[in-house]
This record gives sequence, structure tokens and C-alpha cells, in this order.
Amino acid sequence: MSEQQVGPAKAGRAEASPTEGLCERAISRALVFLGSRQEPDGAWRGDYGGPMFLLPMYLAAHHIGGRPVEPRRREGMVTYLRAAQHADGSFGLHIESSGCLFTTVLSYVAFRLLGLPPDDERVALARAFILGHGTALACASWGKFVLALLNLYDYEGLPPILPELWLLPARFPLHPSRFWCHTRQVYLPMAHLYGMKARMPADDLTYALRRELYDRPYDSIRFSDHRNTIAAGDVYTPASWPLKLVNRILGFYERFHLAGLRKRALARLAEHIDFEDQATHFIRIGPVNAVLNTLVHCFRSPHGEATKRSFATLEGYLCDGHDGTKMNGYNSTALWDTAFATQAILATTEAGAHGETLRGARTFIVANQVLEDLPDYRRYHRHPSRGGWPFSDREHGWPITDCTAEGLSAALLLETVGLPALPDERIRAAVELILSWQNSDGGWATYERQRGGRWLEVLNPSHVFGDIMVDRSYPECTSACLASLALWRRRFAAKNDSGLVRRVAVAMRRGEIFLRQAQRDDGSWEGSWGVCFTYGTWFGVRGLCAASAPTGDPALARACAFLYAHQNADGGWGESGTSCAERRYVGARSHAVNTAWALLALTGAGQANDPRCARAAHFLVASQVDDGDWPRQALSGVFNKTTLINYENYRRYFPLWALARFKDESRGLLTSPSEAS
Ligand code: LAN
Repeated sequence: MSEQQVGPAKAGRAEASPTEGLCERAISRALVFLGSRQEPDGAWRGDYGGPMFLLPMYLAAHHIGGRPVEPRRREGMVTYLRAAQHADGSFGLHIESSGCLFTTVLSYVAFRLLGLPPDDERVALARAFILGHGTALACASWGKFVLALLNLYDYEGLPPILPELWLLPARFPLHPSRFWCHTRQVYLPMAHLYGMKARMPADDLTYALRRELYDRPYDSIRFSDHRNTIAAGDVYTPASWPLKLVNRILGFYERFHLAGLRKRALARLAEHIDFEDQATHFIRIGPVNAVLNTLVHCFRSPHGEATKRSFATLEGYLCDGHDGTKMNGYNSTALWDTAFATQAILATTEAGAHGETLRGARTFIVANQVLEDLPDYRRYHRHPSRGGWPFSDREHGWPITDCTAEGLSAALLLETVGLPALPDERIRAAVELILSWQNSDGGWATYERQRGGRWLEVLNPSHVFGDIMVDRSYPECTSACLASLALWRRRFAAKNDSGLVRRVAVAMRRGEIFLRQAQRDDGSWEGSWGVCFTYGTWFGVRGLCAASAPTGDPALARACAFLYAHQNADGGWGESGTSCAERRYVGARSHAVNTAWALLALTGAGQANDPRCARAAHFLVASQVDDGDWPRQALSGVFNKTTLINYENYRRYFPLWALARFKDESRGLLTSPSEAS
């Protein structure tokens, strides 16, 4: 992907004498720029593209539902797909990778659904890749599933996704309620569609695609032989032998399944799907079940209200980005971006001059706290929601541990500039919710407490993702919760009833123990939602500091040593996205966001006066562009080890935050790499 060059325009400034003024000026400009990106409702939102399977799924749903995409949109989508395609014709699992058959097959179909002919140069190139890598028979399981819905692959060739699993008692270790909510909510509509063997009727395009995607006549293919056929480039998590065994057993059941039981199971699934639709105002937890739930309605009642509303709500996932029109990974990034932007602004000494911006942010944060639990939430395996914040907005309806924590932290910090606090009972509800989410290992997971054993990961059927089966404690989520609890304690320890104060103290102690155990021998923490060890290590340090670790704490010293060991010669840090999949630090050219995380960690650990921090700050100042933004560089977000995702605003608030902390805790003097050497 194209990257804006970091640096050259700044050469003049890089050579300027290292004065505090430079740092201050960079902060002022960043504040102005960040302020200019705020939306009228007080929130920041950004492009959330990256994964390459989403747009094709959106298009498949429109095709199956007989809803043509507007020509204006089509153009943007073709632009996006063309820009994402690699010279060998392939697409990657995400926009920065290549060679994934799953996304290449889906993007091929997307091209064709968008009206491109098979002899279009790019389409032909993609087809050559597909035919050279095992044809559509070898793509990862989600690809085959989408093809089955489009009547381009036979259900016989899919591992069974049994609706009946949802009829098992919830105590059963394999009950879907134990799975990570994203996995559960994707396999829920999949099980429904599988159970009814949903597929659109074949039309001319179907017959054409059947010829294009395979190297032999469609009718001659024995799909049941291809359940385990998979291209090497699509495998991150190979199907394990226990998974294959379970699939065989379920496959046997599927051959003889009882019609009555199937009917009951489908009715149960429909009930859960309807609940998710209502709970999220049809937004759904994420883009994948947004598409799949839409299709469930579409197959059940093509012209029904739920189908119409589903398609209308899907539009909210589309994004006109710098590289074309894509489907975002969430309905928005609003709360997450707003909570961080607020904290970054508040870290500066100029926060007082940005009252309007902060007031707007506060309005958004206050308006998007979830105030009620969902009706009958236990029946649908939902955790309570009251007091929480989602990643995007209240309508989305799924509060998240760290989003709640960052929302609460931002709300509490806003008081320091004299903005009115949240009512006490709302603050208390957030704290109670955070406490209710803590796992028995002391850490915090993403949306729920850990509900199943880690061993369930052996049943991961996705091929392309890692770590999708169970929600479990993450250093990032844990640290965010600790940071918010520390702020709460500072503000309320004297005021509140001692019962809650005591419970918070115990929770923080347990969280700290989790964090210490999660630290790696080399001093780093592995991140799971950002790239990667710089992200994790910032959170690790932030969490330990929140838990009052002293500056000389050996865990902090080890974390700093890890970071210093990976600092680049130009003073910055750059971490490759492959760190996440490989689970080891893979360096890259310096990146403003990685550098900001490292500098935040180091300043948090009391290192601000170390010359290496001054060099890091210098890198940030020197790489800022004139309008106060930082250049767009490699993607900084990730999920499930393999899939990078774009956080468009990270480069606008993390460097600002880091510079503010650096300036605050040092004299703000910068050191250029040449001076340091
Ligand atoms: C997200 C987006 C937000 C993100 C943070 C809050 C930043 C993180 O700290 C915790 C995890 C979370 C909530 C997260 C998890 C995985 C998500 C939901 C995503 C990256 C957005 C899209 C992704 C989702 C899983 C995509 C669909 C793919 C599946 C494998 C189900």
C-alpha cells in the first residue's frame, strides 16, 4: 500500500535547534488539526477498513436480495478493489497482505457482481490466481460459505454448522454461549442458513461464475471430497484432528438429522437472531453478522420489514475512504476515538483553550453511555449492559470492557477542566459493570467474562484467524480497566461507600497480578488489538502505573529495556503487522503511532528525561506534516492475529498525547538522531 513519505518536507525543522518551542508548536498544531476533525455531534470517527472479505460479503447480500448497488457507489467499490489487488492478481486477507485465496475468490465474485466482464484485465488476473491455487474448492471456510449462499458451491462441501447445537443445555462445554461473542454471532446466522441450506436460485451469472471459478465442470465436482481442501496461503489455524473428528460426527448426524428437531432448532436460532437485531437496532455486533442476519431475513421473507431494515442499516457500514468505497469493520469508531482524543487533548497544557472541542466530546460521551440492561438478557447469553460504553455508539448496544473504561476515564478527566461530571449513579454503574466483567485470573476480556476453556481454540474452524473461540483476559483490556478504576479511586475514595472502594482495591490488585503474569520474559506485552508489542507494552506499563507500581519497579524497567532495544536509529519505533501473526517483534521503518505508544510507555515509566525519549519526541515532531496531522502509514490495528485494520485517527491523537506527556515530564527538549550519535 502506498505510504506518505515521513520526513522529507520537514528536513528544515529536523535540523533546527532542539528547543522546547518545537515540541510546543507541534502540540499546538496537532490540537488545531485534531479539533478540525471533530464532527458536529462531538465525536471523531475514521475509516475502519482493512479486512478484504467484508465488501464482497456486502455485495453478495445485495445480489442475493436482488438489490442493485447504486452506480455512484459501484464506481467507488471498483476503485477500491482495483487498488487493493496485487500484481499476481491476488488479494490479501487484509489490504496490506496478498496471496489469500479466500479473499481473492470473494473479490473476484465482487468484481463480477459489480458488472466487470470476465475478460477485464484485472478480473482475468484474479482468475489466473484462483485457478493456479486450487480453484474456489481450496478457499477458507467462510469463503465457501458465501459461495454456497450464491449457489456457487455445494453445502456438501462445507463442514456442518449445526443449528441443533443451540438446543443443548448451556452447561454443555460446546454450547455456543461459551464462544467469544463475535464468533457466536457469526456462527448463529451461519447455522440458520446452513440448516435451511439457503442458496439463491441460479441465473446466467451463476452459470458463468461456476465456469470461471473452477477448472472442471461444476456438475462433475464431488463437493463432499473438498471439506478439508484448503490452499496453503489461507491457513493460519489449520483444522486440528479434534475439529476434523467433531466435523465427521456432526456430518454423520447431518445425514440423518430429525426434521422436527431441525425445525425447533431453527426457531430457536431465529429467536436469538431477532434478539440481536432488536438489541442493536439492526446494526448488529459487527459487519459479518450484519450481512448474515440480513440474509437470514432475506431468505425467510424477502420483502419483509426486517429485510428492508437490515439492508438500510447495512449502509451505515460503508465508507468512502481515500482509496475508494469499502465496508468498515464496525458501524463506527466513534466512542473509542472520542475517548482517546479527549484524553490526548486533556494531557496538554493547552486543554483549557480547547473548551469547545472538549465540551462537544463530553456531550458525545455522555449521550452514548448505555443506561439500561437489555430485557431478558440472560436468556440470550448477554452480560448486563447498564453503565457501559460500546466501541461506536449507544445504538450499537454491545458495551465493551475497555471502551467502557476509556469512556469512564475520559468522563472523569473532563472534570479537571471544569466540565460537569457524569451523575454519580452513572459513574457508579460503569464501575460496577467493570467489576462484574473481571475474570477469575484477574484480567479483563473484551465483551464478556471468559466463559469457556482455552482448549476450545482447537475447534477454531475459520482457517484464516487465530484466537477466535473464547473471550479471555487481554493486557490491553485489563490495563484500560485499571486506568479507569485508578481515576475513579482518586476522585471517589473519600466520598463513596467503603464497600465499593474496597472492591475496587481488590479488583485492581488482582488485575495487577494478571498484568505481571502476562509480561513476557523480554519485558514486553503482546498486543492483540494493535500492532503489536509496542501497543501491548504501552498498555502493560499504563496498567501497572495505574496500579501504583513505583517508578523503579523491575517490571517497568524490563519493559523500558525492551522498548529501547527496538528503537530505530531515527529515534522512532516501527513494528510490522506480521509481529501479530508471528507473535514476535518484527521491526519496520519508524511509524508515528508505534513511536507514540513507546514514548507514552517510557514517559509513564518515568523515563521522560532519558535522551532516548527526547529522540523519540524529535522523530514525532519531525514527521508531523504542516497542517498538524501525521502522515498515513502502515495499518496499526489488528484482530485475531492475522487481520490488520485501519484506525485512521490513531496518528492524530497518540503522537499528540505522547508529546504532551513528554513535554510535561521533561523540559521538552528534543534531541535529533545526529546529536545523539
Ligand atoms: C474490534 C474493534 C474494537 C476492539 C477494541 C475495543 C479496540 C479492543 O480493545 C477489543 C476488541 C475490539 C472490540 C474488536 C474485536 C474484533 C473486531 C470486533 C474488531 C477488530 C472490529 C472487527 C472485529 C470482528 C471480529 C470482525 C469479524 C471477524 C470475526 C473473526 C468474527
